[in-house]
Amino acid sequence: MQMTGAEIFVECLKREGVEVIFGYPGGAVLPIYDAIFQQSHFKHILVRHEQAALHAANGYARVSGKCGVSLVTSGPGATNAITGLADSNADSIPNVCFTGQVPLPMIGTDAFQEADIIGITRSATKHNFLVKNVEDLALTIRQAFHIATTGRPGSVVVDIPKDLGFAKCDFVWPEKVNMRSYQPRTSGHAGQIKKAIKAMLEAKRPMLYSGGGIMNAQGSAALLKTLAHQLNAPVTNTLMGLGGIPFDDKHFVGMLGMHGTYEANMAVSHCDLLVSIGARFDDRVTGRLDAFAPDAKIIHIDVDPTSISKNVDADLPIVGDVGIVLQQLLDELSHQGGVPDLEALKLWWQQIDEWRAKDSLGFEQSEEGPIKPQTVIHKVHDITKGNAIVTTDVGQHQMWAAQHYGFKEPHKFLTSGGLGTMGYGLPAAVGAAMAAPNEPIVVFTGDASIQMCIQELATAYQYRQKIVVVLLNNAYMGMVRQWQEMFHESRFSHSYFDSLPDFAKLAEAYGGVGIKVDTLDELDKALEVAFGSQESFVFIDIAVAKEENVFPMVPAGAALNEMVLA
Ligand SMILES: Cc1ncc(C[n+]2csc(CCOP(=O)(O)OP(=O)(O)O)c2C)c(N)n1
Repeated sequence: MQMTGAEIFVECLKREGVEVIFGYPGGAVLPIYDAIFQQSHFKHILVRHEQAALHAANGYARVSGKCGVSLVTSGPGATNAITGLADSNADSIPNVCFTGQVPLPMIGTDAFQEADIIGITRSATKHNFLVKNVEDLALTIRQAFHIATTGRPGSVVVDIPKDLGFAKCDFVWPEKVNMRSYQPRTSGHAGQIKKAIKAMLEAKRPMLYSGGGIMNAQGSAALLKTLAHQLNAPVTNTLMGLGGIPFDDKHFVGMLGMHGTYEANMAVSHCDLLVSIGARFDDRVTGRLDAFAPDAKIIHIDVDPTSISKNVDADLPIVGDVGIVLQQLLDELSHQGGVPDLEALKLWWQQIDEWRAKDSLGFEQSEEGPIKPQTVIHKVHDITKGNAIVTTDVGQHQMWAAQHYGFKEPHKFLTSGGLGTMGYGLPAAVGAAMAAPNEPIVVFTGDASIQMCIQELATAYQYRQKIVVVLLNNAYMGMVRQWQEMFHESRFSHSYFDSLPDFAKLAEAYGGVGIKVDTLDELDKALEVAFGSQESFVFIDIAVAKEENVFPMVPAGAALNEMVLA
């Protein structure tokens, strides 16, 4: 049956099981928008900026476990999407972005709204395609979803010239995708699995270190917990891995890295076996590389072979899907029937408990105020019973959310880990609300970050999404101020805002509820209103202690055991 390229686009998305796409129209994608108007298979969410479309698709993907999808126009539409593409790619989130392109005969003529999206996005995506023939469109879309969602997930661009939207051909749906050059490995090598279990049983001071890979492989969080319990081994998570094991599990020692807990960083510094599970030894995690886990044998499990031994040499590499490899490890453990070295582990846990006793995340809140940002996060945890989907922007508030919210499950903490993108939080919440409209959704943000994508309040209002925005307002770019204080002798160069909008009024202008908070009493009332509200969104602008710093902290370039406690 003959179809236009635009109709093929709709048919392919339907067959891929797409339920929602985030987008913004323009000349080059008008044929596709026309086809979207005439269909009812998937919803289109109209955002207010293309960057937000990509972040929303990312948030949707992380909560739903499906692929994020967005559609933007050529030229500025596509260049606006670059940050979101790079963000998803850095955090291994499956995200397919369709970009319009000028008509084929005009490519290379400096046509109106022409940009070389293939060239520009090459290093910001896992892969990209320029479709040159309408006959190739269905197969390309199929390949794009396949590449985005398998192996180490990432972002994929499909650039579609405008004339292909009108061109016609027979529709052929490729049932299978087979790309000879792209064959991600899923299960770990049996010999390596055996060796890994042997090493785990022999270890005197083992440590499991898990990252975002636990989120991507469905069901793997439960396997991680089982493995930790069977080995009686401590577990630490990266920022991306938070929720991979419940925060109150006794085997969990907190996040590691620059703002990780004292016990996690000391344990990594003193372990004799470090098992990395779907994590990539980011510099924010390792600190000074030559002092990282100096006594440890390193087992590195990752679906992406190019990540292994990239930053830290692995003694035992295992390439495979984290969920499948964890199951293989558990099977091998029960097959070998071995027990870990209980005597050694007892001493190891005693040592860890000593480090824990430092209470490195402790803080003091005086009754008169000012409100400490950590207090706000604890209160939000309590009122949401730790069950909210939490998104953040980037800065101090992000680290406090990671340290203090207490995540019980995977897929609840949405933050920009790899790229560190301010402006991520609100649009990611818009995407999350599409995936989980009945769950509480909270954005922790800062006065600088929120201004980067604040226009998405309009999107939240248009779709009547129940989102609570919690602004920890210190009038500073707090994290920048903290670094200036610590490493630039308090020369606060351009990190203070002399002018901020009245955020509560702004929120009202966008259609939601805006509340200003200065005291602890007001905070309690505001949270009650916000979480009891049926209104679209509630925006709470909270004046917090202006010069509070995030501790503990490993200064950049220092070793993990050189952390500053307060
Ligand atoms: C798009 C972007 N620009 C700049 C930065 C650098 N940066 C990191 S944190 C930060 C300050 C964030 O301030 P705010 O949002 O107010 O949060 P706070 O640290 O005060 O909690 C800046 C500018 C960034 N991460 N992303």
